[in-house]
Amino acid sequence: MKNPFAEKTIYQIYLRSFYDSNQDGIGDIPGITAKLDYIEQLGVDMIWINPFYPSPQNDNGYDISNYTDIDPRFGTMQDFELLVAESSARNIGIMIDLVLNHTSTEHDWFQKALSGDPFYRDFYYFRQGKKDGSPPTNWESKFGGSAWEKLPDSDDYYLHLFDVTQADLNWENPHVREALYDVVRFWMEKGVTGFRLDVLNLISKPDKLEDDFIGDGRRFYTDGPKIHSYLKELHAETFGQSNLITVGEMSSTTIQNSIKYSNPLEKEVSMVFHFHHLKVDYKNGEKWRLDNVRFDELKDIFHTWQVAMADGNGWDALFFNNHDQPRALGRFTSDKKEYHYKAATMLAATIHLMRGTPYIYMGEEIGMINPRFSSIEKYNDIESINHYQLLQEEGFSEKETIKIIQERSRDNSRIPMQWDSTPQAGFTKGESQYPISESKSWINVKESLKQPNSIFAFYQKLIKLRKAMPVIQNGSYQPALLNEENVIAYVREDEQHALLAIHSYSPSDKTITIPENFQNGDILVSNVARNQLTAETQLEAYETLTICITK
Ligand code: TEU
Ligand code: CA
Repeated sequence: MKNPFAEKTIYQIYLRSFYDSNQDGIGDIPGITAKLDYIEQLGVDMIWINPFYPSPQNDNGYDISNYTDIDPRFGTMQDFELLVAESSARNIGIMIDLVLNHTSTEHDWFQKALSGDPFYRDFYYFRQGKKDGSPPTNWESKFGGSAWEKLPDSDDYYLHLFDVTQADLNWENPHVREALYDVVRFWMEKGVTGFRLDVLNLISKPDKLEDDFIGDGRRFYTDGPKIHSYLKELHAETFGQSNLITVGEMSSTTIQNSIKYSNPLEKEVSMVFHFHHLKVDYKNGEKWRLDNVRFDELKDIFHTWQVAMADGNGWDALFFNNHDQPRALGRFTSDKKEYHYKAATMLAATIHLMRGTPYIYMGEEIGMINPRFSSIEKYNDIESINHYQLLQEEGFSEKETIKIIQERSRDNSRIPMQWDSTPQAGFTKGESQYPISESKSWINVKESLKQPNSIFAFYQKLIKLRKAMPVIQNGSYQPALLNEENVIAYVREDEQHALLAIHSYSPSDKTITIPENFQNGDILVSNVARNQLTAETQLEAYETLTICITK
């Protein structure tokens, strides 16, 4: 079945770090409008903007205190309307980020609940502690510590799967669902054409909340009991009536559920973000324990998901980077200068030639790298700061703790966009509120746009190719060259073309045998000086090579 978003590419903007238009050192909405030429030049179809609603910013806007307004630090509603108009004039859609699983504890609803209003009390999960006064269940917050916070002067606790200032909403309550659908409709009327829905598969909690003796509680509420019926209702009540693009962020989900979420016949969401491929350097599933990348696992996850999602008519959001992840460049490859172009473009090709909708996280298109700050003062993310404490309590030295934070912190990708090599990286004419990376001296937009063979130009080419070639959009997917170590390869095929895409993650040269049927094909994508194919091909370090046969 032809998928309407198959030819599109989406660009993610972490608003506060993208471009500051008014010199207060914080990126803002007019800052996006000011850079639309750049975004248009890249060739993307839609911009996903991280949350910009009024918020105490304890979790950088994922703690919303008012769903239908703009936080003054990011601009005004007029600024937002102008952005929608200016981008739609360029055929670029706006996807906003809605957090429907929880609100800030500063939200009116929570405040009214606290003051004892029973109507709003039922908007959240308030529960009595156990007899001994301990929390209602032993569930853990994803940011560390208990998932329950006790109210002062009461036996009651409220549930927060994330920060203590992010209270989980009670989707069981029809008034909650109706209030949230109103929010979605409000933004649709503003001309928004896409929604990224935060931790969407956590909204359905079980009827009975009980201790988890084998885990942190997630098995009870991940892809929870009523999730599919809630999503069908959300779809029917809001975006289902128009042709919007919706992507659900599905934490720790399964393939079977992801197919159901994204198969168009199910009428839930257009596509899913899932994260298994970004846990292949966790130790025993733990983010805050370092391990080497298990490359075979990475390869296996990509192949398994691509094949199964195609079989089940599901649809993937394709990505390596976002605001929650350290950059893939430097994580799955070297990020040294000598490999910079090849590693960045090889990672791009891996994702962009798969079946699904590719997402580019701001700065990825110029090969931005992790700053790996060495002092805790430079870190600002609540998750990193919590774990700085927790890891030391668990016995890690300060030095070991910093090493883990350097590798894992979400701040790695949240640093300001590097527009040029000046002291503020061209991000602001004032003084940046967030630390600027030294790498701006050699990795920046100005430099990229000067060079004909830049990483940026390679991304432009991938975006254009997807639009031009139905085989990239909707072709079948078969794993290939499975026995070649450090290589991810696959065949995409339709009635007109067959593509063999080969991506080498090896830091040194590597000889492979090109399958016979592809030996006479054309080179469609390459990141090295290669213009001829031979049966035995010596791939360079981090080479990507796609061969095309026209039938
Ligand atoms: O992320 C959900 C989520 O599961 C990640 O936070 C993930 O658990 C974490 O990064 C891995 O350690 C979404 C948003 O993308 C994130 O920025 C928010 O902090 C979170 O929800 C809470 O709203
Ligand atoms: Ca600003």
